[in-house]
Amino acid sequence: MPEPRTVLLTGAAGGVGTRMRELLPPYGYRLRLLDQRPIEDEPDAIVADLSDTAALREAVRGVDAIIHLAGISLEAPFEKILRSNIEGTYHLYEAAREAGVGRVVFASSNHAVGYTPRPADGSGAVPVETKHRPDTFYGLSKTFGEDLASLYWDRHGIESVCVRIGSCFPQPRNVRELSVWLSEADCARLLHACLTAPKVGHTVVYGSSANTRLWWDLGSARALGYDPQDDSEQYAAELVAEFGELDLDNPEHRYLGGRFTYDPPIWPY
Ligand code: NAI
Ligand code: 15L
Repeated sequence: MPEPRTVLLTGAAGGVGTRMRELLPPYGYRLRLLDQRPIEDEPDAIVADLSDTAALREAVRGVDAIIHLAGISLEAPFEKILRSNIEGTYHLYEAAREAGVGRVVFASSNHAVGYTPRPADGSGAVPVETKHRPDTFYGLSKTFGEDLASLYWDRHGIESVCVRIGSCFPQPRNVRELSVWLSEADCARLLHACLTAPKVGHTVVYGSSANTRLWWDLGSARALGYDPQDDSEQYAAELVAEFGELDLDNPEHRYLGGRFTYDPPIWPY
């Protein structure tokens, strides 16, 4: 596949999308933006809901690849998750199929496997093949997205990389995030690798930086050419002083999904 130049970025108004709008163009991408919310200073951005199949067909026309970030990013009632994340992702893959788009990078989440016990010290990293153990309806929608990507590869030859993002924020906010943090710069590096790796078929990767306290295996991401440059350890002393070390008796630290396994943050809209 030639290096993609024009890439549809869904969810472009969101936290990750906003940073990727700044960080991806220097890699050589021309981004077409889509979100249900308008974006300040981006008059050409497509303002559309993922249920608007006509708008999606128009949005994917002529693009080389899609980065699919749009969707509810926290827990919500099942009906809302169904509409935005499950049906919405299906509509986007259908539009991609009709337009012959060759590759999709799907923002999955650690919450697809959120009930996986986090590795105790010395027990090794969680493999990407670990079974789906969603911790919320939100996490369930990400398992659906991963399997939808698998179906569209096997049946229609559309390649996908499903990125189980850990916590992509400017810096880790608690001791759990020391293990799962994805710096914004590494996020751009990873997305670039997902877009340019010669053959990906249906690939699942974890999305995090090269954290000293990493809980999972970055092997499948590195195999795409991802070479993370950041490590959350620089924030460790301050966070451990504030919150204490990881503690398996603390429910927030027992499973990969942290708080989502017992008191998930709720989507506010
Ligand atoms: P966000 O909530 O800041 O952004 C999501 C964007 O999607 C919003 O701008 C929203 O308007 C848009 N959106 C939601 N439903 C839509 C619909 N039906 N039609 C069109 N647009 C819609 O989320 P964030 O943090 O930027 O995450 C981006 C993606 O990465 C999400 O899919 C999220 O689930 C995933 N992810 C993010 C992580 C993180 O640490 N930020 C961790 C794991 C996964
Ligand atoms: C996610 O999937 C959420 O979208 C994000 O807001 C964070 O909560 C992240 O997981 C996390 O696990 O920290």
